[in-house]
Amino acid sequence: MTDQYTLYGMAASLYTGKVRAYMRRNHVPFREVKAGGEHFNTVVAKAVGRWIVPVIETPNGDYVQDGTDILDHFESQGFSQSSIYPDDPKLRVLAHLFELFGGEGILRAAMHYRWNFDETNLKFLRMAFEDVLPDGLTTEEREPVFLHASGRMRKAAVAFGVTPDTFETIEASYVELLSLFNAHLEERPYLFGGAPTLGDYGLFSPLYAHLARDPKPLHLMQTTAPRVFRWTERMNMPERVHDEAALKAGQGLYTFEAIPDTLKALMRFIAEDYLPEITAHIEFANEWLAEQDAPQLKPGALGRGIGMATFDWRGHTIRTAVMPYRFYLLQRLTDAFEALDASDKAEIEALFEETNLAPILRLKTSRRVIRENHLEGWA
Ligand SMILES: N[C@@H](CCC(=O)N[C@@H](CS)C(=O)NCC(=O)O)C(=O)O
Repeated sequence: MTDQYTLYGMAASLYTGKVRAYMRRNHVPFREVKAGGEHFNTVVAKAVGRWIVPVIETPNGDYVQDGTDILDHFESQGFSQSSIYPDDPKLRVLAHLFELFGGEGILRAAMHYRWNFDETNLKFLRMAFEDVLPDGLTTEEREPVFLHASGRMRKAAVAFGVTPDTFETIEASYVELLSLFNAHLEERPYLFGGAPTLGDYGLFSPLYAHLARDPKPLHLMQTTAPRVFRWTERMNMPERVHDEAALKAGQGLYTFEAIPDTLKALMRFIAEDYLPEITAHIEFANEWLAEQDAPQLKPGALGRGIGMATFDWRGHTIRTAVMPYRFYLLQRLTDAFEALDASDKAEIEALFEETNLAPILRLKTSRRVIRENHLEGWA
């Protein structure tokens, strides 16, 4: 037995980035192992029921899969130097909103800027994907395996709504998000003030591993939203940085009463950009659930997606994959809202109303999503 954790992942992986940043900041002793190795393919992937990263192996030899569950594992083990769950239950609702939107709502931009700029990105991506190729391949042997793996990711981009007719709108929407977040970070180092929360880790996933590493979007971020780039560095550091923004904000979070307008602007962005999608997915899932026989609903019986939902997004009619995992994160938001007392509920409702997000507080699937043995299923 060792006191070290192992993180199985990939430098270019969105959700691995989130876990690694948390582990660094909170000084979790760990080593990182590339996911393409033989041990991962033959032992770890089998143990978690599918080929997926990130996975951590605890010092006891247990595995935990899923970025959110891994962060919760560390929080429960007392690693967190300041909890990523804000003490104020109203701020906690907001943290879950950004956890959901960050982790699942910026995928069009993340996939577009990775896979549709081959001239600028491909050399970098070919190297990055070596992390998930089997050990010991020659350069010639690597190419077809890379083409296969990247081909799957290009298909996934389409399933997130990235098609030639949406390219321009994806870019405009992402540029707006960068500008709003950059403005928000002018006065504070993290989303809610002096320390990162669940919300920061959600946003960090796409904003770091794809959008602050792949050459095309890295240049865009550094040149148009330098504070967002600096935040990705700050999120990734084991040491505390006393830069301008950090000194201004102090160590604590701001209070719910002091929510700045720049945060409300980000919430309005979520209402325009993501609310139509998650609403369409909930409607699709509820119709789908009404047609299913119970035995099919066990964890593992589902793939990642249960079908494709159609909805209007910024003037386009698009179709995207409906993934139960998103409802798992949405439940964390609605559960946090429902746990509030009446007066806190009224304050959250008023804020969500003001920012056009009120309907998200009531979005629910007719059966809850659970995670069992590392897989999603229906309760
Ligand atoms: N909800 C999961 C998502 C993990 C995920 O989608 N990982 C990607 C890499 S960033 C992956 O393993 N994809 C491989 C595949 O789907 O075949 C988590 O947070 O861990």
